[in-house]
Amino acid sequence: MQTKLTPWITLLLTWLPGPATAHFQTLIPSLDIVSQTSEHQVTLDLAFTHPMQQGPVMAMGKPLQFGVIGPSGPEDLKAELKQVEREGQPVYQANYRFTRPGDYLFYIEPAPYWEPSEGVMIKHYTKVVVGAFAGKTGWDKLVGFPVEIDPLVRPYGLWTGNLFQGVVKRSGKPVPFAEIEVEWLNDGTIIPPSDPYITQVIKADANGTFSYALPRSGWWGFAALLERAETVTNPLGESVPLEQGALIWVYARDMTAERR
Ligand SMILES: [Cu+2]
Repeated sequence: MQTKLTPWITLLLTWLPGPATAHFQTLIPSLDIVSQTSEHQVTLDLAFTHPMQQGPVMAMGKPLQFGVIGPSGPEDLKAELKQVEREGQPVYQANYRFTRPGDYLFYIEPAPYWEPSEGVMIKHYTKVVVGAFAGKTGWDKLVGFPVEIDPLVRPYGLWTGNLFQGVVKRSGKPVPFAEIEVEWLNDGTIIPPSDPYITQVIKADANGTFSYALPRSGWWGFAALLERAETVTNPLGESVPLEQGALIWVYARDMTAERR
């Protein structure tokens, strides 16, 4: 009996995302920098997934907020969201066309997600900045989310190896020693050698400031996870804790002579 069960248990353990692996809300633009010579439109990809493991994809409810803060001020983009399917689960996409120079801070407040294995409702407030036509200003604006990462480094135009730094904030105030999970959006070229390499873990200092040197080109997600003392109602009608995540995505590029 035991010999028959073991392969099944092994399969289940490797297949089911355990608490050791992290959920990340993605908000990935097709370009991190828009220039006169690049396309002037991006497609933004919004999924709730495990980036380093390339899945699985979890079902996303209709986002509560989706928009951009650009040189012309805030713009509600909820109407631009298109629901598409990935691995049979609902995810979202949106197109955005740039007309003016400046930094464009895209943000999403997703619908809360019920995670039975952790007994929490999860809501990842997520943002990403696209630099358009060498605008250079606006990247350090805050969305004003209840929990948010305030970047101390311009979050685009980064080389591989650059040190990314930010301050974890709750209600606008730094969160000392906040824990931050870091994952790379795996394009299939890396097989993590063991679980700790799937999600790297760092802590902010006494001022809520964290630092991370980007070791490889591609998209990097930073998720500061802050559990709230108050509870929310899950889909089963039970009172459960709400995990609020403050996420930011940044792109690192290898320092080569290659033109974009
Ligand atoms: Cu998951």
